[in-house]
Amino acid sequence: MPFERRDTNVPQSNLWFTELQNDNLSIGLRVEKTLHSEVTPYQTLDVYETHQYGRLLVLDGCVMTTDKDEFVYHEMLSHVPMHTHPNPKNVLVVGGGDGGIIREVIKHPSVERAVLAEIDGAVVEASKKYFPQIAAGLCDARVDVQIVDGIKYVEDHPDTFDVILIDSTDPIGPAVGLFSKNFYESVYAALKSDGLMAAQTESPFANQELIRRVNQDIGKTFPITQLYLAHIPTYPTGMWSFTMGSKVHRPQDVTESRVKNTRYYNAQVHHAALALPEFVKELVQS
Ligand code: AG3
Repeated sequence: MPFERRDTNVPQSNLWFTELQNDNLSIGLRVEKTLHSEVTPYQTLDVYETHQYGRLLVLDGCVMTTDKDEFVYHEMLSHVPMHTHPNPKNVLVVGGGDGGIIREVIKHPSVERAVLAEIDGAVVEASKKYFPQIAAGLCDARVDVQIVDGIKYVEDHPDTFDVILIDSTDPIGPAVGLFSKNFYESVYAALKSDGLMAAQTESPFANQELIRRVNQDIGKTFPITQLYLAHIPTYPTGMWSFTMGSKVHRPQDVTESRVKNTRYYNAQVHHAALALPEFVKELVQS
């Protein structure tokens, strides 16, 4: 979509959503309208209509997703690990209350059951109301939506899942525990003997220490660890990382895509995403 220059004759609203990414950096989207604002028991939740990216979901002041670029994140956090497993039947999504990851997971015909373990029911409700295309999969018969603490859910389900996907917010507030070594160990235990996991692991430009630590922790827990990348325009710095931990299967061994209706993912992108720039390689070498 072309990014049009502003026509100075058209009156513009001067309302902007700004995510302060750190003390020196922010991303701003001009807001057409505020659609929803609430304080849930876990976080603040806002939905805006923006000019550039359509609807925008914000938790605790951070961009979660927008109508126009959500496909990149949701396809890449799901299809890279889902294709790495030869036959994923039971899948768990931790977090991800908007339903975008679930929507992608159930595109895989092998999937018999997909559980969403989301701590904040308000995210699920807001997504159903304001992001119906993202939430669409939540009503599928194979999907089991649980409003629970994902950490506890994982601990309570040993040896159950083929794939576990961690669609968390940033490692502050309710999501801190989802970036801990203890959690990766319980994810390992909740996976079957050839299971694998993937988590969103922030920006290699902005969160280097986190990426280093997470890769070490997943590396100590799983025999195979792989960081991979995608371009997400509305996330801090636009360059985003995901980290996979696998017991047996290697992401390098994927030969073809099993899903046809994607807008970002394909087998070439799968392999390209595994190729790391030198400064990112340096973060994952322990
Ligand atoms: N999960 C949040 C990714 C982190 C974005 N961070 C930020 N904007 N500071 C997105 C949920 C989408 N299902």
